[in-house]
Amino acid sequence: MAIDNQVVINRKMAEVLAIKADFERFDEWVQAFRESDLKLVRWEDLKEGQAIDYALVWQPTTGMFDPHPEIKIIFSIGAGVDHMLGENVLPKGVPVVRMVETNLTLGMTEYVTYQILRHHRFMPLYEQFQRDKNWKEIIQIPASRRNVGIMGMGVLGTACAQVLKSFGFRLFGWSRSEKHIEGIEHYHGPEQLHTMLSYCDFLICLLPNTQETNHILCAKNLMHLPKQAVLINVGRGSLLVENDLITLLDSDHLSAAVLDVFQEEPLPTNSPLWNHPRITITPHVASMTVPETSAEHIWTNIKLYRLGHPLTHVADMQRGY
Ligand code: NDP
Ligand code: OXD
Repeated sequence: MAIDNQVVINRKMAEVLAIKADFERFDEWVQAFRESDLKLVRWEDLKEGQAIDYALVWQPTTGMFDPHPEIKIIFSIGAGVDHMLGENVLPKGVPVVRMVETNLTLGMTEYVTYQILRHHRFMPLYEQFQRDKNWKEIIQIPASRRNVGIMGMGVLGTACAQVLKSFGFRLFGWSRSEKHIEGIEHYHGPEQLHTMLSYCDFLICLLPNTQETNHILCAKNLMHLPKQAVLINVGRGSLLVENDLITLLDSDHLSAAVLDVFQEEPLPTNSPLWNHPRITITPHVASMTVPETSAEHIWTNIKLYRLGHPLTHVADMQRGY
Protein backbone atom coordinates (compact mmCIF):
# COMPACT_ATOMS: atom_id res chain seq x y z
CA MET A 1 0.00 0.00 0.00
CA ALA A 2 1.23 3.43 -0.91
CA ILE A 3 0.75 5.07 2.48
CA ASP A 4 2.63 4.00 5.57
CA ASN A 5 0.54 1.91 7.96
CA GLN A 6 1.97 3.94 10.86
CA VAL A 7 -0.89 6.41 10.53
CA VAL A 8 -3.27 3.72 11.72
CA ILE A 9 -1.63 2.47 14.87
CA ASN A 10 -2.63 3.33 18.43
CA ARG A 11 -6.32 3.83 17.72
CA LYS A 12 -8.44 3.19 20.80
CA MET A 13 -11.36 1.65 18.93
CA ALA A 14 -11.47 0.05 15.52
CA GLU A 15 -13.32 2.11 12.94
CA VAL A 16 -16.21 0.36 11.20
CA LEU A 17 -16.58 -0.24 7.48
CA ALA A 18 -20.14 -1.39 6.80
CA ILE A 19 -20.75 -3.31 3.59
CA LYS A 20 -24.01 -3.38 1.71
CA ALA A 21 -23.77 -5.25 -1.53
CA ASP A 22 -26.20 -7.52 -3.27
CA PHE A 23 -23.63 -10.28 -3.69
CA GLU A 24 -22.28 -12.45 -0.94
CA ARG A 25 -18.54 -12.08 -0.80
CA PHE A 26 -18.31 -10.83 2.77
CA ASP A 27 -15.66 -13.33 3.90
CA GLU A 28 -13.50 -12.38 0.92
CA TRP A 29 -13.82 -8.71 1.89
CA VAL A 30 -12.82 -9.46 5.49
CA GLN A 31 -9.78 -11.34 4.22
CA ALA A 32 -8.89 -8.48 1.84
CA PHE A 33 -8.81 -5.99 4.74
CA ARG A 34 -6.70 -8.20 7.01
CA GLU A 35 -3.81 -5.70 7.01
CA SER A 36 -6.02 -2.77 7.99
CA ASP A 37 -7.28 -1.85 11.46
CA LEU A 38 -10.91 -1.69 10.28
CA LYS A 39 -13.77 -3.73 11.60
CA LEU A 40 -15.97 -4.99 8.76
CA VAL A 41 -19.69 -5.39 9.37
CA ARG A 42 -22.48 -6.52 7.04
CA TRP A 43 -25.01 -3.70 6.73
CA GLU A 44 -27.82 -6.03 7.78
CA ASP A 45 -25.89 -7.03 10.95
CA LEU A 46 -25.55 -3.43 12.22
CA LYS A 47 -27.07 -3.04 15.68
CA GLU A 48 -29.44 -0.19 16.42
CA GLY A 49 -27.43 2.90 17.31
CA GLN A 50 -24.16 1.33 16.16
CA ALA A 51 -21.90 3.98 14.64
CA ILE A 52 -20.18 3.42 11.32
CA ASP A 53 -17.27 5.31 9.88
CA TYR A 54 -17.26 4.21 6.25
CA ALA A 55 -19.65 2.39 3.93
CA LEU A 56 -19.04 0.27 0.84
CA VAL A 57 -22.24 -0.04 -1.13
CA TRP A 58 -24.03 -1.09 -4.31
CA GLN A 59 -27.49 0.39 -4.92
CA PRO A 60 -28.07 2.12 -1.58
CA THR A 61 -31.72 2.70 -0.74
CA THR A 62 -33.62 5.83 0.26
CA GLY A 63 -33.09 6.75 3.92
CA MET A 64 -30.48 4.05 4.43
CA PHE A 65 -27.90 6.54 5.71
CA ASP A 66 -30.35 8.58 7.83
CA PRO A 67 -29.41 6.86 11.12
CA HIS A 68 -25.71 7.48 10.36
CA PRO A 69 -24.90 11.22 10.31
CA GLU A 70 -21.43 10.25 11.60
CA ILE A 71 -20.38 8.56 8.33
CA LYS A 72 -17.15 9.92 6.83
CA ILE A 73 -16.82 8.40 3.36
CA ILE A 74 -19.12 6.35 1.13
CA PHE A 75 -17.37 4.01 -1.29
CA SER A 76 -19.10 2.76 -4.44
CA ILE A 77 -18.41 -0.89 -5.14
CA GLY A 78 -18.65 -0.04 -8.86
CA ALA A 79 -16.77 2.38 -11.10
CA GLY A 80 -20.07 4.05 -11.95
CA VAL A 81 -21.99 5.96 -9.26
CA ASP A 82 -25.32 6.20 -11.08
CA HIS A 83 -26.71 3.47 -8.82
CA MET A 84 -26.49 5.99 -5.94
CA LEU A 85 -28.32 8.86 -7.57
CA GLY A 86 -31.86 8.29 -6.24
CA GLU A 87 -33.53 11.10 -4.31
CA ASN A 88 -32.67 11.29 -0.58
CA VAL A 89 -30.26 8.38 -0.86
CA LEU A 90 -26.95 10.08 -0.09
CA PRO A 91 -26.31 12.24 2.97
CA LYS A 92 -25.27 15.76 2.06
CA GLY A 93 -21.59 16.68 2.23
CA VAL A 94 -20.23 13.13 2.53
CA PRO A 95 -17.67 12.33 -0.18
CA VAL A 96 -18.48 9.45 -2.52
CA VAL A 97 -15.41 7.59 -3.79
CA ARG A 98 -15.90 5.49 -6.92
CA MET A 99 -14.12 2.21 -7.59
CA VAL A 100 -10.82 2.36 -9.44
CA GLU A 101 -8.80 -0.80 -9.00
CA THR A 102 -6.35 -2.92 -10.99
CA ASN A 103 -8.52 -5.97 -11.58
CA LEU A 104 -11.60 -3.97 -12.56
CA THR A 105 -9.48 -2.22 -15.19
CA LEU A 106 -7.80 -5.45 -16.37
CA GLY A 107 -11.16 -7.21 -16.62
CA MET A 108 -12.49 -4.46 -18.87
CA THR A 109 -9.43 -4.43 -21.14
CA GLU A 110 -9.71 -8.23 -21.51
CA TYR A 111 -13.41 -8.12 -22.38
CA VAL A 112 -13.11 -5.28 -24.87
CA THR A 113 -9.96 -6.64 -26.52
CA TYR A 114 -11.52 -10.10 -26.83
CA GLN A 115 -14.65 -8.69 -28.50
CA ILE A 116 -12.67 -6.46 -30.87
CA LEU A 117 -10.33 -9.30 -31.92
CA ARG A 118 -13.26 -11.67 -32.31
CA HIS A 119 -14.93 -9.34 -34.82
CA HIS A 120 -11.70 -8.08 -36.40
CA ARG A 121 -10.81 -11.73 -37.23
CA PHE A 122 -14.39 -12.53 -38.44
CA MET A 123 -14.89 -15.26 -35.82
CA PRO A 124 -18.73 -15.06 -35.82
CA LEU A 125 -18.63 -15.72 -39.59
CA TYR A 126 -16.16 -18.61 -39.27
CA GLU A 127 -18.34 -20.13 -36.55
CA GLN A 128 -21.25 -20.04 -38.99
CA PHE A 129 -19.05 -21.51 -41.78
CA GLN A 130 -18.13 -24.38 -39.47
CA ARG A 131 -21.79 -25.07 -38.69
CA ASP A 132 -22.39 -25.16 -42.48
CA LYS A 133 -19.23 -27.29 -43.10
CA ASN A 134 -18.14 -24.55 -45.43
CA TRP A 135 -14.36 -24.27 -46.05
CA LYS A 136 -14.12 -20.61 -46.93
CA GLU A 137 -11.44 -17.94 -46.50
CA ILE A 138 -12.04 -14.28 -45.84
CA ILE A 139 -9.19 -11.93 -46.74
CA GLN A 140 -7.54 -10.81 -43.52
CA ILE A 141 -7.44 -7.08 -42.80
CA PRO A 142 -4.33 -5.81 -40.95
CA ALA A 143 -5.12 -4.14 -37.62
CA SER A 144 -3.37 -1.01 -38.88
CA ARG A 145 -6.25 -0.56 -41.36
CA ARG A 146 -8.92 -0.79 -38.68
CA ASN A 147 -10.09 2.23 -36.69
CA VAL A 148 -11.26 1.72 -33.13
CA GLY A 149 -13.11 4.54 -31.38
CA ILE A 150 -13.74 4.83 -27.66
CA MET A 151 -16.47 7.04 -26.22
CA GLY A 152 -15.38 7.79 -22.66
CA MET A 153 -11.64 8.18 -22.27
CA GLY A 154 -11.53 7.89 -18.49
CA VAL A 155 -9.75 5.24 -16.42
CA LEU A 156 -11.23 2.28 -18.31
CA GLY A 157 -11.39 3.81 -21.80
CA THR A 158 -7.77 4.91 -21.67
CA ALA A 159 -6.60 1.49 -20.43
CA CYS A 160 -8.50 -0.25 -23.28
CA ALA A 161 -7.01 2.18 -25.81
CA GLN A 162 -3.46 1.43 -24.67
CA VAL A 163 -3.93 -2.34 -25.00
CA LEU A 164 -5.63 -2.08 -28.42
CA LYS A 165 -2.89 0.26 -29.64
CA SER A 166 -0.35 -2.49 -28.94
CA PHE A 167 -2.12 -4.67 -31.55
CA GLY A 168 -1.62 -1.94 -34.14
CA PHE A 169 -5.21 -0.62 -34.37
CA ARG A 170 -5.70 3.08 -35.06
CA LEU A 171 -7.24 4.61 -31.95
CA PHE A 172 -9.78 7.44 -31.68
CA GLY A 173 -11.08 8.76 -28.37
CA TRP A 174 -13.94 11.02 -27.33
CA SER A 175 -14.63 12.60 -23.97
CA ARG A 176 -16.00 15.73 -22.36
CA SER A 177 -12.71 17.53 -21.94
CA GLU A 178 -9.80 17.96 -24.34
CA LYS A 179 -6.98 15.41 -23.96
CA HIS A 180 -3.62 14.75 -25.52
CA ILE A 181 -2.67 11.08 -25.36
CA GLU A 182 0.19 9.86 -27.51
CA GLY A 183 -0.94 7.70 -30.40
CA ILE A 184 -4.64 8.44 -29.94
CA GLU A 185 -6.57 10.88 -32.11
CA HIS A 186 -8.70 12.62 -29.55
CA TYR A 187 -12.01 14.48 -29.90
CA HIS A 188 -14.15 16.12 -27.26
CA GLY A 189 -17.53 17.69 -26.70
CA PRO A 190 -20.82 17.27 -28.58
CA GLU A 191 -19.59 19.30 -31.62
CA GLN A 192 -16.81 16.79 -32.36
CA LEU A 193 -18.77 13.58 -31.76
CA HIS A 194 -19.97 13.00 -35.34
CA THR A 195 -16.52 13.58 -36.80
CA MET A 196 -15.03 11.04 -34.41
CA LEU A 197 -17.79 8.51 -35.11
CA SER A 198 -17.27 8.83 -38.86
CA TYR A 199 -13.85 7.10 -38.47
CA CYS A 200 -14.82 4.15 -36.28
CA ASP A 201 -14.97 0.62 -37.71
CA PHE A 202 -15.40 -0.47 -34.09
CA LEU A 203 -17.01 1.71 -31.46
CA ILE A 204 -16.54 0.95 -27.77
CA CYS A 205 -18.76 2.85 -25.37
CA LEU A 206 -17.35 3.37 -21.89
CA LEU A 207 -19.33 6.43 -20.83
CA PRO A 208 -21.03 6.79 -17.45
CA ASN A 209 -24.80 7.10 -17.16
CA THR A 210 -25.58 10.82 -16.76
CA GLN A 211 -28.26 13.19 -18.00
CA GLU A 212 -25.94 14.20 -20.85
CA THR A 213 -25.10 10.66 -21.98
CA ASN A 214 -28.64 9.27 -21.78
CA HIS A 215 -29.57 7.80 -25.23
CA ILE A 216 -26.35 9.07 -26.78
CA LEU A 217 -26.18 5.81 -28.77
CA CYS A 218 -29.22 6.70 -30.88
CA ALA A 219 -29.79 6.42 -34.65
CA LYS A 220 -29.02 10.12 -35.17
CA ASN A 221 -25.51 9.60 -33.80
CA LEU A 222 -24.82 6.00 -34.82
CA MET A 223 -25.71 6.85 -38.46
CA HIS A 224 -22.36 8.67 -38.55
CA LEU A 225 -20.45 5.40 -38.10
CA PRO A 226 -19.09 3.91 -41.32
CA LYS A 227 -21.26 1.19 -42.86
CA GLN A 228 -20.71 -2.25 -41.30
CA ALA A 229 -19.31 -0.86 -38.06
CA VAL A 230 -19.47 -2.92 -34.85
CA LEU A 231 -20.80 -1.43 -31.60
CA ILE A 232 -19.64 -2.59 -28.17
CA ASN A 233 -21.57 -1.09 -25.27
CA VAL A 234 -20.02 -1.74 -21.88
CA GLY A 235 -20.88 1.64 -20.31
CA ARG A 236 -24.52 1.58 -19.24
CA GLY A 237 -27.79 0.42 -20.82
CA SER A 238 -29.31 3.91 -20.60
CA LEU A 239 -26.83 5.11 -23.23
CA LEU A 240 -28.39 2.99 -25.99
CA VAL A 241 -31.73 3.32 -27.76
CA GLU A 242 -32.28 -0.42 -28.19
CA ASN A 243 -34.86 -0.11 -30.99
CA ASP A 244 -32.55 2.17 -32.99
CA LEU A 245 -29.82 -0.46 -32.72
CA ILE A 246 -32.10 -3.17 -34.11
CA THR A 247 -33.11 -0.88 -37.00
CA LEU A 248 -29.46 -0.11 -37.82
CA LEU A 249 -28.52 -3.81 -37.72
CA ASP A 250 -31.50 -4.86 -39.84
CA SER A 251 -30.73 -2.20 -42.45
CA ASP A 252 -27.07 -3.41 -42.49
CA HIS A 253 -25.74 -0.06 -41.40
CA LEU A 254 -24.13 -1.83 -38.44
CA SER A 255 -22.78 -5.35 -38.85
CA ALA A 256 -22.87 -6.47 -35.21
CA ALA A 257 -23.27 -5.36 -31.63
CA VAL A 258 -21.92 -6.61 -28.32
CA LEU A 259 -24.01 -5.57 -25.32
CA ASP A 260 -23.05 -6.11 -21.69
CA VAL A 261 -25.39 -3.53 -20.15
CA PHE A 262 -29.09 -2.90 -20.66
CA GLN A 263 -31.82 -0.39 -19.98
CA GLU A 264 -33.46 -3.03 -17.80
CA GLU A 265 -31.33 -5.63 -16.00
CA PRO A 266 -31.80 -8.56 -15.99
CA LEU A 267 -32.76 -8.22 -19.66
CA PRO A 268 -36.44 -9.27 -19.86
CA THR A 269 -36.98 -12.63 -21.56
CA ASN A 270 -39.29 -11.01 -24.15
CA SER A 271 -36.62 -8.54 -25.31
CA PRO A 272 -35.97 -8.82 -29.08
CA LEU A 273 -32.26 -8.32 -28.35
CA TRP A 274 -31.93 -11.91 -27.05
CA ASN A 275 -32.69 -13.53 -30.42
CA HIS A 276 -31.05 -11.10 -32.78
CA PRO A 277 -28.48 -13.07 -34.83
CA ARG A 278 -25.94 -10.26 -34.82
CA ILE A 279 -26.11 -9.25 -31.18
CA THR A 280 -23.88 -10.80 -28.51
CA ILE A 281 -25.28 -10.50 -24.99
CA THR A 282 -23.48 -10.87 -21.67
CA PRO A 283 -25.14 -10.18 -18.28
CA HIS A 284 -23.22 -7.10 -17.05
CA VAL A 285 -20.03 -9.05 -16.48
CA ALA A 286 -17.54 -7.19 -18.67
CA SER A 287 -15.61 -6.48 -15.52
CA MET A 288 -16.05 -7.10 -11.81
CA THR A 289 -14.69 -5.51 -8.66
CA VAL A 290 -12.23 -7.84 -6.91
CA PRO A 291 -12.12 -7.50 -3.08
CA GLU A 292 -8.34 -8.02 -2.74
CA THR A 293 -7.36 -5.14 -5.04
CA SER A 294 -10.35 -2.93 -4.18
CA ALA A 295 -9.37 -3.09 -0.51
CA GLU A 296 -6.10 -1.36 -1.40
CA HIS A 297 -7.99 1.50 -3.05
CA ILE A 298 -10.42 1.86 -0.11
CA TRP A 299 -7.77 1.53 2.60
CA THR A 300 -5.50 4.05 0.87
CA ASN A 301 -8.35 6.56 0.82
CA ILE A 302 -9.16 5.97 4.49
CA LYS A 303 -5.53 6.60 5.40
CA LEU A 304 -5.53 9.77 3.30
CA TYR A 305 -8.65 10.87 5.15
CA ARG A 306 -7.07 10.22 8.54
CA LEU A 307 -4.07 12.30 7.53
CA GLY A 308 -6.34 15.11 6.35
CA HIS A 309 -5.18 14.72 2.73
CA PRO A 310 -7.45 14.95 -0.34
CA LEU A 311 -9.08 11.64 -1.33
CA THR A 312 -8.61 10.04 -4.75
CA HIS A 313 -11.39 9.33 -7.30
CA VAL A 314 -14.07 11.31 -5.52
CA ALA A 315 -17.16 11.33 -7.76
CA ASP A 316 -18.73 14.63 -8.70
CA MET A 317 -22.34 13.74 -7.90
CA GLN A 318 -23.66 16.89 -9.63
CA ARG A 319 -21.97 15.87 -12.85
CA GLY A 320 -22.94 12.22 -12.26
CA TYR A 321 -19.53 10.52 -12.53
P1 NDP B 1 -14.25 7.68 -15.66
O1 NDP B 1 -15.03 8.63 -14.81
O2 NDP B 1 -12.81 7.50 -15.39
O3 NDP B 1 -14.42 8.08 -17.19
C1 NDP B 1 -15.60 8.55 -17.74
C2 NDP B 1 -15.28 9.13 -19.10
O4 NDP B 1 -16.51 9.52 -19.73
C3 NDP B 1 -14.40 10.39 -19.04
O5 NDP B 1 -13.44 10.37 -20.07
C4 NDP B 1 -15.40 11.52 -19.26
O6 NDP B 1 -14.85 12.68 -19.88
C5 NDP B 1 -16.36 10.86 -20.22
N1 NDP B 1 -17.65 11.55 -20.23
C6 NDP B 1 -18.54 11.68 -19.21
N2 NDP B 1 -19.58 12.43 -19.60
C7 NDP B 1 -19.35 12.77 -20.88
C8 NDP B 1 -20.05 13.54 -21.84
N3 NDP B 1 -21.23 14.11 -21.54
N4 NDP B 1 -19.51 13.69 -23.06
C9 NDP B 1 -18.33 13.14 -23.36
N5 NDP B 1 -17.60 12.39 -22.51
C10 NDP B 1 -18.11 12.22 -21.29
O7 NDP B 1 -15.01 6.27 -15.55
P2 NDP B 1 -14.44 4.80 -15.78
O8 NDP B 1 -13.62 4.79 -17.02
O9 NDP B 1 -13.84 4.29 -14.54
O10 NDP B 1 -15.82 4.00 -16.01
C11 NDP B 1 -16.67 4.35 -17.09
C12 NDP B 1 -18.01 3.64 -16.97
O11 NDP B 1 -17.87 2.27 -17.29
C13 NDP B 1 -18.64 3.61 -15.58
O12 NDP B 1 -19.29 4.83 -15.27
C14 NDP B 1 -19.64 2.47 -15.71
O13 NDP B 1 -20.87 2.96 -16.20
C15 NDP B 1 -19.00 1.56 -16.77
N6 NDP B 1 -18.55 0.28 -16.21
C16 NDP B 1 -19.10 -0.88 -16.68
C17 NDP B 1 -18.70 -2.09 -16.21
C18 NDP B 1 -19.26 -3.34 -16.77
O14 NDP B 1 -18.97 -4.43 -16.24
N7 NDP B 1 -20.01 -3.29 -17.85
C19 NDP B 1 -17.67 -2.21 -15.17
C20 NDP B 1 -17.12 -0.93 -14.77
C21 NDP B 1 -17.56 0.24 -15.27
P3 NDP B 1 -13.73 13.57 -19.14
O15 NDP B 1 -12.49 12.69 -19.12
O16 NDP B 1 -13.58 14.74 -20.00
O17 NDP B 1 -14.27 13.83 -17.75
C1 OXD C 1 -19.29 -0.70 -12.33
C2 OXD C 1 -20.04 -1.80 -12.85
O1 OXD C 1 -19.74 0.43 -12.43
O2 OXD C 1 -19.87 -2.91 -12.36
O3 OXD C 1 -18.19 -0.94 -11.81
O4 OXD C 1 -20.81 -1.65 -13.80
